[in-house]
Amino acid sequence: MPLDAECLFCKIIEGNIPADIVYRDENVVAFRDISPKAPTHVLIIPTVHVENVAELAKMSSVITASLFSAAKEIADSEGLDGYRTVFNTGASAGQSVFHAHMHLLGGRPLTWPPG
Ligand code: DGP
Repeated sequence: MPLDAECLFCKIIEGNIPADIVYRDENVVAFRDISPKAPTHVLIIPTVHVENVAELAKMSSVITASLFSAAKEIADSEGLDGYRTVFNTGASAGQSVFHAHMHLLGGRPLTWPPG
């Protein structure tokens, strides 16, 4: 599936916008959030342009699995003993960038429920 020339995260995948990339494989790219909400706050995104995780669920489950296996690998490399993964899906849930992304948060106690 092609990248979207207008999409911020597609531009990061292509290297046209700089980002602090911490992990990359054929299915996903991960980089530090520009506005971190925890000591570790990494965004893990598919290397195909897809609007949100609901749309991603219609595609190959290999990509979805890669998001979660990357999260585990990054959490280990960051030395996290626990971590939270979040997908905001739709503007009403707080999604502001419409390229599916997993938030990986850790490095401090995380309260529940989230706001
Ligand atoms: P969400 O609100 O769930 O769509 O999360 C989008 C996240 O993307 C938000 O936490 C801030 C982050 N973000 C927005 N623009 C940039 C950027 O240019 N670079 C990086 N690294 N992160 C960005």
